[in-house]
Amino acid sequence: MLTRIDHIGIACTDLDAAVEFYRSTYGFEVTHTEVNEEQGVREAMLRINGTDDGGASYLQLLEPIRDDSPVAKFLSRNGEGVHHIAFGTSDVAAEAEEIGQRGVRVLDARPRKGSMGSTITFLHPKDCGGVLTELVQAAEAPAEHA
Ligand code: MC0
Repeated sequence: MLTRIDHIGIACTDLDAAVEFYRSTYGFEVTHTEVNEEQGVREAMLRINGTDDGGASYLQLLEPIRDDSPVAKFLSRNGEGVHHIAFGTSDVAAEAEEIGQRGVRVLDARPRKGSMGSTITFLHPKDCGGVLTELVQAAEAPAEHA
């Protein structure tokens, strides 16, 4: 079951400038930063609210660290903006399997490492109404909503 909007991923060319925009405009603060070498990004997570499954929703600001990364490709084509939406689940592998059986292409043969120790997989945007979609299982997976 998908139980929350885990995060919205936003592609940016200058992470520090984007962080400052969200801080000075909305008062959102960075709760976590990391580099994900495999995905080719430097990222900042801004926690927005808790969710009733025991998890939380974030904005995720993404700056590419390599020219051949998906975010660099997206930026060169579209400029800055919303890159993907991510839904939270307590079991990413089972969820991906179930969604794959409905005819949606799952982009990772097995789930990969995401932000803050999470486990993630992506669904092809062409099978999701033009929206690159990610499934996220938090490091400490919240219980499924009863
Ligand atoms: C590409 N397309 C998108 C898109 N990226 N549509 C909506 N949103 C996006 N973000 C569209 C293109 O415009 C194109 O459409 C078609 O998909 C193929 O794109 P392409 O770039 O030419 O093709 P590929 O196959 O090289 O790459 C697209 C694909 C790739 C989505 C498969 O970017 C991918 O595997 N993404 C998943 C990984 C990722 O994005 N990682 C970065 C975030 P047309 O109409 O021109 O054919 S990492 C992250 O977020 C982690 C750290 C986390 O959350 O914890």
